[in-house]
Amino acid sequence: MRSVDRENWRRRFSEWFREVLDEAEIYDYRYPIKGCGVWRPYGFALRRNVLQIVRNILNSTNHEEILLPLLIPENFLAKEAEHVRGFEDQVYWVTMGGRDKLDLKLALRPTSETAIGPMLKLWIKSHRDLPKKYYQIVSVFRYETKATKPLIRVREITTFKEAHTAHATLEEADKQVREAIGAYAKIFDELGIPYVINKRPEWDKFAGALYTIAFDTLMPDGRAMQIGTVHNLGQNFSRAFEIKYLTKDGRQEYVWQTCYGISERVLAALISIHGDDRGMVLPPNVAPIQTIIIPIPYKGEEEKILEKCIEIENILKKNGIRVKLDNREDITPGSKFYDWERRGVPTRIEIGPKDLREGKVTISRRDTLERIRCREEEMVDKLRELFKLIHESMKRRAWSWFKENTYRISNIAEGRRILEEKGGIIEVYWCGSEKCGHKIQDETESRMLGEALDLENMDIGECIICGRKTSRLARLAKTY
Ligand code: P5A
Ligand code: ZN
Repeated sequence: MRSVDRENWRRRFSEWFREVLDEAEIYDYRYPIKGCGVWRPYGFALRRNVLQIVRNILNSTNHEEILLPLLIPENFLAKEAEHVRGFEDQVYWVTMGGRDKLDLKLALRPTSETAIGPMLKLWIKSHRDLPKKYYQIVSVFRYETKATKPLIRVREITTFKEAHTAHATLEEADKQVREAIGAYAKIFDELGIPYVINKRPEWDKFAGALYTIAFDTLMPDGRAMQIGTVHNLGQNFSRAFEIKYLTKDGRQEYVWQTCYGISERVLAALISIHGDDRGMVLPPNVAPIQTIIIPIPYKGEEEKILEKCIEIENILKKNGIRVKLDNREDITPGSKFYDWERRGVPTRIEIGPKDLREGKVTISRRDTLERIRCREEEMVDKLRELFKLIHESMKRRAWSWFKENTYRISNIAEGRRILEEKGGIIEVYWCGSEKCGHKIQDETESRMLGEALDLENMDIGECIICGRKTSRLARLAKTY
């Protein structure tokens, strides 16, 4: 059996990522503005399928989709003091309209808390109007000063799914945070992306939030990437924007808000984590093409083989399978295999003279490169079964690598060495003080992802710096 080389792939991951975006025609990063790229048809189809999952999960939890303006007036962006302090260095400004200088500068939204603020003030009057759960999927703009990277750190975030909710009490906002965590976990599970869930340290929370919960995954090079965040905003924005409601007993009260977001980083993770040295490997539920049919022509039988391929294509289409027949004439089957492997198509059907004679088809799995033969009549069921198997096995493999690269550490030098040599995530006991937190970061030359929230039984240990007893476990990694 042919084997999959993942060692070499991890070593050259950064280069691999750029190549794959380009050769699989996902995203073209050569657009003449730094931090902006173009979704190409195949990438766009993948993005659409991922967003379909996102929409389904949000809609089924009673979120309503809306669309806010791209522009935010300067005085609104500035209403919440912490928020504006956190974002002001990253804002693009519109200052002209044609030849006229604008009286009031307009920001290209870096996120939309301050765009929805004045609207919630108009929409919410009484406790009967609560909760409100909205989301939009839009472009936002951030003038990132760290090195930009396609899909991972862009200046136009084209796939920003941001949810904004309002509630009557702090407890309900906390509950909404938990629901959002559940929804994100579901999205990542559907994509087979492994993650840890952490409460971000105080010094690294979202500007304007009470607290921030983040999802982090591990990229193939061993660095952690934040793929989603959930924030409890408390009453910070509702005070700034005067979003009040009438309580049951007739008082005016500020609403409690949450917000949570994901971006094309989810696509970056999806593309990267499942890949191998041949290119992408896509889970069947989001793959733009689930099965590629490739005729294996044989002298004198070309036409019959092609006819059979067309017949099979129609059967699969009728059964709702996303299928494509590669009947390009000037290309060898070998180069076609290469092309579609690069694009991560989960299964391939080959039809040659022997298959034709025996009424069979040969199916190959992209994830394991295994081949099976089955009777033509069984093909649809076989494929459906394979899609499930492939999904499960991709997810299992991704999680097992993720767990293998998570280390419980009691010696700080050891933690530093592991992160330096192999990457991954380390877990250490931490008393929770900012001083010890910074010291752990400095001595391991890594960044604290936060305090673990997803562990079943928390033992007691001693802070790796000061020795105080604690049940808090901090996670750290080199990050994107
Ligand atoms: C939550 C949604 C917010 O902006 N406001 C509305 C909140 N949170 S965040 O953490 O700042 O961003 C949410 C997620 O977006 C991704 N992200 C990016 N992706 C690509 N390029 C960028 N420049 C970029 N900046 C943020 C991260 O995954 C982040 O968790
Ligand atoms: Zn300590």
